Amino acid sequence: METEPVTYEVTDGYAVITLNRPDKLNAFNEAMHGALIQALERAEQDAAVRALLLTGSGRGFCAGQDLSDRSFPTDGEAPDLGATLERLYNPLVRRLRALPKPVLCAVNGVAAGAGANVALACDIVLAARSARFIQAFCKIGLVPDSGGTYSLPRLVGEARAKALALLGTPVSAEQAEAWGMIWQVHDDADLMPEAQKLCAHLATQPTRALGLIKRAIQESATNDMDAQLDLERDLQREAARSPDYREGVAAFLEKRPPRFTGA
Ligand code: T3D
Repeated sequence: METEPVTYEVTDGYAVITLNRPDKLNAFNEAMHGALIQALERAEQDAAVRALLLTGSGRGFCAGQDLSDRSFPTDGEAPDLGATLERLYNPLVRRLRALPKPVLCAVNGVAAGAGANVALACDIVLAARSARFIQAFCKIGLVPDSGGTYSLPRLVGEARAKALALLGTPVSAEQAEAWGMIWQVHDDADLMPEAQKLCAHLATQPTRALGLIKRAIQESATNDMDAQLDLERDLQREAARSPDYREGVAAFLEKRPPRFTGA
């Protein structure tokens, strides 16, 4: 029986999406791309899912593109990798960013190439102490993709981003946390329990507001202060129309914990 390239499970109000090609360190092939996009769509559409947890099976998170699908004769025509970015990687990163629910990534092991940048496209990134982030592209004559040239300089600054991309030097999980590239590092055994705890918490929170917060922070990367103030005005207006806002204020005034429904 063929194993599913991605597994999907809903528990405690959140979806766990696991990249599942452990023998290849969960490298991306077409099947895994297709299954991952499907899983993200499913989680987005299911109102009972109020947060997502992306992780990998086995000892790695994701080693980027499956290079065994990329061998071509030295005198053969080069593959059109612009087309694969357009068709597979770019829609994936766009979907993660546009998803109106929080996406937590638990980087359980090495994250290389597109694997590293897909992790960085998630909203909250936790990593196991043994994990490494590698901008492996330069080692095979490619350019960082999956949003890496956007997210890395913003997360760690241009000097570090350039050195990481030009040298392909692995970044330890601890270094990634110290640089602000990720949220937290945890001992390997604690990673999943911590990730599950955070997702279970997120799944009880005002989901619509969390989606708007995510959008506001993302859009700030390209807005000036005036545009951002306008955006905050519009999103606040929208948030205030949600039943969860009413519930939040009522709970505060009644000195009781809020019961958010995600509406
Ligand atoms: O092509 C396009 O469509 C454009 C998009 C490109 C996006 C990209 O991601 S390009 C970058 C591709 N990724 C890489 O270049 C990383 C290649 N992998 C590595 O450098 C290393 O495997 C790691 C640093 C990630 C981990 O090293 P290590 O020593 O922990 O493990 P390993 O022994 O190298 O790998 C374990 C197995 O996974 C091994 O298979 P084997 O020998 O046990 O049968 C290895 O071949 C396989 N594997 C790892 N990465 C890939 C892979 N197989 C296919 N593709 C991979 N990317």
